[in-house]
Amino acid sequence: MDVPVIDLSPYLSAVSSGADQLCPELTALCGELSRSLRETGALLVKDPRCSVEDNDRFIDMMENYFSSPHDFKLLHERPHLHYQVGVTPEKVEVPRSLIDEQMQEKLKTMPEEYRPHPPVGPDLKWRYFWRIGPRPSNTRFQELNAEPVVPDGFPKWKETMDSWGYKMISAIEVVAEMAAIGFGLPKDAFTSVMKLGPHLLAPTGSDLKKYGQEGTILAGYHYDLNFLTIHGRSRFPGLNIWLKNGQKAEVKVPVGCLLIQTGKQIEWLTGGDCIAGMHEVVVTNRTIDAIRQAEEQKRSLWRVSSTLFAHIASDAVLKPLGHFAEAPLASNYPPICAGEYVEQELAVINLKGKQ
Ligand SMILES: O=C(O)CCC(=O)C(=O)O
Ligand SMILES: [Fe+2]
Repeated sequence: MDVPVIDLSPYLSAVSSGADQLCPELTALCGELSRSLRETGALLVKDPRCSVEDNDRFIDMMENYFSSPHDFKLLHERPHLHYQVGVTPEKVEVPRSLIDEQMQEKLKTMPEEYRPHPPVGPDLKWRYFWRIGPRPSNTRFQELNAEPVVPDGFPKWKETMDSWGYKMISAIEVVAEMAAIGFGLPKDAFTSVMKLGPHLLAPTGSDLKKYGQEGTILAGYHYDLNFLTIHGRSRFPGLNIWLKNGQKAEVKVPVGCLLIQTGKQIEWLTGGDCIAGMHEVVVTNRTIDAIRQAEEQKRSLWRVSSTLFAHIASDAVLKPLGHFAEAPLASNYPPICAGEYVEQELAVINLKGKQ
């Protein structure tokens, strides 16, 4: 699969040198970046500010956390806050394709070789949500902007989460700026509405000791409801993505790279030009190879993703921006407050309205 790797360094250098105008090479790079988001819903980037060591420190801590006793982890569950902070246990979040009839119909028309694994129930992954960035002092969407939960016995929790989270946000902001330029929008078209967004560091944890059989679905076929998603490299493969042309691709994230995926909010802001990338996480033969290797090296068998969901601010309005207001499918994306849209989606995937 051809998801290009884009090095953010030259753009970062140009910005830090205070250049007003981009050179033609950088303008072309922005074009390549936005084209990849449009055509594949994905992108690999290298950001010199995000090191492999940072990613490892974060994954090590999350492996420790997810391998803690079940009842300890349940102390960090906040169903009344729609699980938007703290832990979400396995078998809570429902993949959209399990309940969305339109999506199910579409799946039936897909050629067999590209068809996702049909979900049979809620996801087997756990998750931890940790807010990154300042919260708005005044918002209509209080629970989407709740205070974080810090588990006991992890003295470096806040520092480790914030350190990885802020790095991921910085990378996403550059991608968002370059994408805006590539799409022919003002360079702050996306970043200005991301300010004070309810960004979530959202590592998943899947117990491969319990769920390590080939074909097991850890996260069923779905799209992400946020703006852009960014992941560091996981120690266990298993993420499959679908390109805009319907083809399925197994993602291989090279060492030192970050994977970006398009979410539903960028689809809204581009009037459907750039659609939310569909994906699933399934145990494959490559996952099993990685399990064998981890067993030999006596490493954790928890598959941790170093995922961050970047959001548009809850009180900002989602609508096709600039020339995307004239896009052929723009009328499918009527103006809606980002917070209201998120709440609708959370209700569908079983994370909202639980007490
Ligand atoms: O676990 C992963 O690698 C990604 C999971 C995912 O798709 C999600 O968290 O939305
Ligand atoms: Fe996802």
